[in-house]
Amino acid sequence: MVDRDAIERCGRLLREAGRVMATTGAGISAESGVPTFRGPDGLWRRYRPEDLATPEAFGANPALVWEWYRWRRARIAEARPNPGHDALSRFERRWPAFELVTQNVDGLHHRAGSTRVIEVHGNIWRTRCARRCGFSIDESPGAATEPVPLDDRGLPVCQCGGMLRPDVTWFGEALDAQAITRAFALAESCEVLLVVGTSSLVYPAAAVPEIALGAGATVIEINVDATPLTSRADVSLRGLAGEILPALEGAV
Ligand code: BJW
Ligand code: ZN
Repeated sequence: MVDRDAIERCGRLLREAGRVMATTGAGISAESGVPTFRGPDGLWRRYRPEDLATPEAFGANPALVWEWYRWRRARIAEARPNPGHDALSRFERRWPAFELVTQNVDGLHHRAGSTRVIEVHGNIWRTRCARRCGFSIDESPGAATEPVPLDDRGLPVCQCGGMLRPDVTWFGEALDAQAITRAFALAESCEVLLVVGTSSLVYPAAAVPEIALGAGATVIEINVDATPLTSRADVSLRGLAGEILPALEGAV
């Protein structure tokens, strides 16, 4: 059930704002069938992050890590953007300065038509050299790229002789400096920040709403559950992103 009064209030706040931005997490893609990380159906219920999403895990068992990422790529390939992604893509037309900071690696914002997207945890379809020789390739479905060579275990190898890995940010790794710097700068200068479908637990991305609050912005959280941000947000809209974002769009 969408809280109509709260939506109307947010509609007014958004109408009056010039600099609006959003930050999204796995929850926005849940309605597209992409599993989240935490929560009852989350990936971390079935898999241990330290076995799959750290550089040490990749060093110890690259075959297991690649198996997991290939499975996730297959799930994401079947997914379609949902009304939440679609509404955010139209926000770019409503607010010319609108930008989107996403922790998601699934590329669904781009597929929905968003063009100003900052992917702070990388992109699951990009494969890059684990030794950082500079090699990187887009392996998204339909990308017109040559297949990469595989070793005798079926793992992709780089032209420099190193291993290739998904171009995502694992625990303990630094985020792309340009991406997170831009995200923080936007948070510092926005008037309204929408925080959509993230548990607000993983740093430094979770600092984006903290920076916006510290700079005096209005923070509107959209989530099916409470998070550590909920009590500090100016408005907390409890419900599905795929219902609340189109409702917000209608109220602006
Ligand atoms: C809905 C919904 C619907 C569901 N509608 N809502 C400070 C304190 C403590 C620890 C740290 C700290 N600073 C850094 C750390 C360490 C660590 C960290 O944050 N750990 C915490 C977990 C404690 N951070 C790091 O290691 C980061 N690196 C770093 O800090 O480097 C420092 C460094 C500097 C210089 C040199 C070297 C190092 C890197 C973090 C990388 C995170 N990587 C992952 C995997 C990405 C690749 C992949 O996808 O495979 O990123 S982990 C995973 O969590 C993924 C996500 O992007 C990220 C956030 O998850 P998200 O999006 O919030 O999803 P969920 O599942 O948690 O939540 C979903 C939400 O949606 C829920 O709230 C639901 O209720 C809601 N929802 N359906 C609306 N329909
Ligand atoms: Zn290389």
